[in-house]
Amino acid sequence: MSGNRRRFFQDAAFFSAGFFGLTEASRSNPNPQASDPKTARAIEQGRHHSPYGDHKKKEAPVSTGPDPYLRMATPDLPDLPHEMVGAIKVFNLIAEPVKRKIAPFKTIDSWGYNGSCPGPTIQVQQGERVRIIFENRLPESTSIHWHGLEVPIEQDGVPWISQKPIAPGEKYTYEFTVHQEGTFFYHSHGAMQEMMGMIGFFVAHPERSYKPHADHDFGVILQEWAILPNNTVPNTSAMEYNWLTFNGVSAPAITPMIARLGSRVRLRIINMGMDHHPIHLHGNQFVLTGTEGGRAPESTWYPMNTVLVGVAQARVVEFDAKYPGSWMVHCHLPHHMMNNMMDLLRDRAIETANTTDAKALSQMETLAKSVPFEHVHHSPIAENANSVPGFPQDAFMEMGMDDAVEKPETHGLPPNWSAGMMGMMTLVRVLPDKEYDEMMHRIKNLSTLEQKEHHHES
Ligand SMILES: [Cu+2]
Repeated sequence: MSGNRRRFFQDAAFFSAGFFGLTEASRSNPNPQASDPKTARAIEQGRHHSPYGDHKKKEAPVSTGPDPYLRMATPDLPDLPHEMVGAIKVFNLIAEPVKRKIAPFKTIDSWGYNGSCPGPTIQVQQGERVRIIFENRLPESTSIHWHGLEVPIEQDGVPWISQKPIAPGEKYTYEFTVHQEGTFFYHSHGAMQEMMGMIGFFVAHPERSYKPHADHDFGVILQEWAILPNNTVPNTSAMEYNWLTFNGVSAPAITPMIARLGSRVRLRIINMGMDHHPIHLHGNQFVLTGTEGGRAPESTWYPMNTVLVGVAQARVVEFDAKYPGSWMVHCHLPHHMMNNMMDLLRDRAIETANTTDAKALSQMETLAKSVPFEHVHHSPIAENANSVPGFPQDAFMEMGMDDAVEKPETHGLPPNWSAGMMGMMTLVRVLPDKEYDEMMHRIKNLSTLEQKEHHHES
């Protein structure tokens, strides 16, 4: 079946679900990446089929409601579900300790929300009234601050200033109307709790669609962690960091973002840490279309390919995916493009002098046997490497772990792709129609499988 023909049937299937089904399905899709951009474009442009048909000559009622919107996808993080109580969007948010696997061999004791660190993504639309029923399951008091949102002072979430701290075991209800659009976040207003991971996206989609529309919308939370070797608890008073994550995962375990060739990609990045991160995109230019304050006027856009995301800031960039390939998105601070090798030392016998390549490799295999690391020097080294001052730097340390981090989104990457990816680093994979459609099927099949497994368990 040709790509066009297949897409026609996919679209037909979407549209046959009807106007209400289409909008609701897109809003509750547990894997937003799997939604088809063509459908998403139709949604964002309001070109969905009306239940009254599309006969323009008939007196079509003029829509006064908000435009349908494309949901943001947050790789490796869930969305926070909601229920409607009358016209109010109600969320249940629970602060609690979370075990987070940030790399195949490294699980940390962080704090987050609803079993996730960073917390699950909250998505609302400009104009909506939201109620967040918050519960504190931490061993100490906390509160939630709505970063960037213009809310009444009693909703601002600052202990002792705007409210009493929420004690362990207590519930507290926040409620406000979101009159802004943009990329916001929620976080604990305790500095140490922030560094334990207590942050999440709060995205307010615009009442009237952004122009031009985007076909893909991705969100990334930047975090940094100071964790001593063989420890699991982040040192929240540290000033230096050895683990750097996107959405709570370090490369190469970060799930690549998948975009269709010819589409427009929106990327929202927020930063909750102690450092500013210059986030660089390979092979493409983008424009800065928004900040933590909302959408920027088009007259302010100019081309760039590195955006500095300061602490407590949001930066929204957009680009046209014109070139097929796996394009890197990464922080450009050298130390943020690494993981901590110390964790791999553990019970290894260390020899420091006169070691040979073979001896060095055997040294590295203690822990590696429990993780499918590949200790082969794919990047060749010279015969006399050990006599050159400065050796080793990069190539010696490259360790592929393709199998350990395999998932549908990594399908088709070249062998040993994971060896060059560490720290704050991921890929935007721009795929031509055929490959894109195949990838979406692969992702969808896996999520269906997971849902079935989950159903059997419960
Ligand atoms: Cu950085």
